[in-house]
Amino acid sequence: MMEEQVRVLEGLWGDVRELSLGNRIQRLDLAPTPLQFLRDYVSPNKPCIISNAISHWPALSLWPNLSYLSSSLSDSTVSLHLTPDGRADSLVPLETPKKGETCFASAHVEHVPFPCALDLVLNSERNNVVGYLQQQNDCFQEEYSVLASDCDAHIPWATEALGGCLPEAVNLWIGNHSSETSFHKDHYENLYAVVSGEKQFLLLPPTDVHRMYIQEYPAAQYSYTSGSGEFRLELEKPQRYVPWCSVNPYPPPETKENEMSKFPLYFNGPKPFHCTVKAGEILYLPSMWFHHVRQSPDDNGCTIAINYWYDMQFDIKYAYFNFLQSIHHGSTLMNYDATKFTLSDELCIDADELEAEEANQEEDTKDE
Ligand SMILES: O=C(O)CCC(=O)C(=O)O
Repeated sequence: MMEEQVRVLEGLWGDVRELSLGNRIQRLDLAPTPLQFLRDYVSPNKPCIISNAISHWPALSLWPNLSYLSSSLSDSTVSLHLTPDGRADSLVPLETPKKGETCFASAHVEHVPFPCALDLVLNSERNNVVGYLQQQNDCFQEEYSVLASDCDAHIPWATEALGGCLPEAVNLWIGNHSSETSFHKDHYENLYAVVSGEKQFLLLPPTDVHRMYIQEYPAAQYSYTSGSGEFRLELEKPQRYVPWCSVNPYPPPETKENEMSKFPLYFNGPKPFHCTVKAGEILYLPSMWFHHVRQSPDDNGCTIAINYWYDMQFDIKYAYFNFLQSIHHGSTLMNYDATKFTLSDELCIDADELEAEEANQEEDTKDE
């Protein structure tokens, strides 16, 4: 029975790749028309990268000049997320009271003048604390409103394709090479524009939900004391549970074997789509897609991006995806021993091969 269930899921993962997604994220040289965007990407829930879609933004030349940002935002207070290692909203083992229990850890958030916050992002290593300037609550229009004329308030062809309403939130992200966002999904259509540096995304379609091993984790919060430079991680009170993806796609060598055997549907299944979004490009990240994000900074040491979250349609696709997620959630399928079962070689990738495979995908994309 178990093997049969996994075989059915494997069929689904293969079908969506063969019938719709292919084996790499498509790149467009120019902004699509609203009709093309709706027909070829939004309706089929299919990501793409669009080059030359924001060439007219003054931000592309202005923001990499950090003194421009610091002087424009000298009087602005912004939200700075602090963690010991750059991994906010991620799964971390607790020290106390339940040593070893995994919790969902949120960053310590401080509201500080932009120039101080930027200094912390740039000098994270020196201070043993990693700063990530972000706040997913429309922070661009709230905290960074003085920069409004440097870019568009919305992406016109996306706004039209998505029904004419302006984005629900526009967020700015300024991070360094340590900033990492763990696998999760959002109930938004996401237009993610990189202004400086590069972002690396790992993407999995909503059909692959069982490969993420979503489980409920107790919520915890970092608190940081600047005097001692120490972090404490404490469970929230009253206790709250957060459903989160269990898979870390880049496990450190000491836990790699263990992680690979705990999450075989991820590590032995079809490889995730990997893409690098460069300065000047937009990634269309469809609603409900699982994404994991890392970044490479520009010469100044930071990566700057801005994303537009549009409301998604709660339509029949949403209903199907939810239904799929509800099947066997938390059941024995999640503990399935996939070593007893082999996927076709074409679909399999070992975690060791992942980085090499990503490099190849990059080369292929360049050749297109
Ligand atoms: O850039 C990041 O670190 C995360 C972006 C993200 O998760 C999102 O836009 O939904």
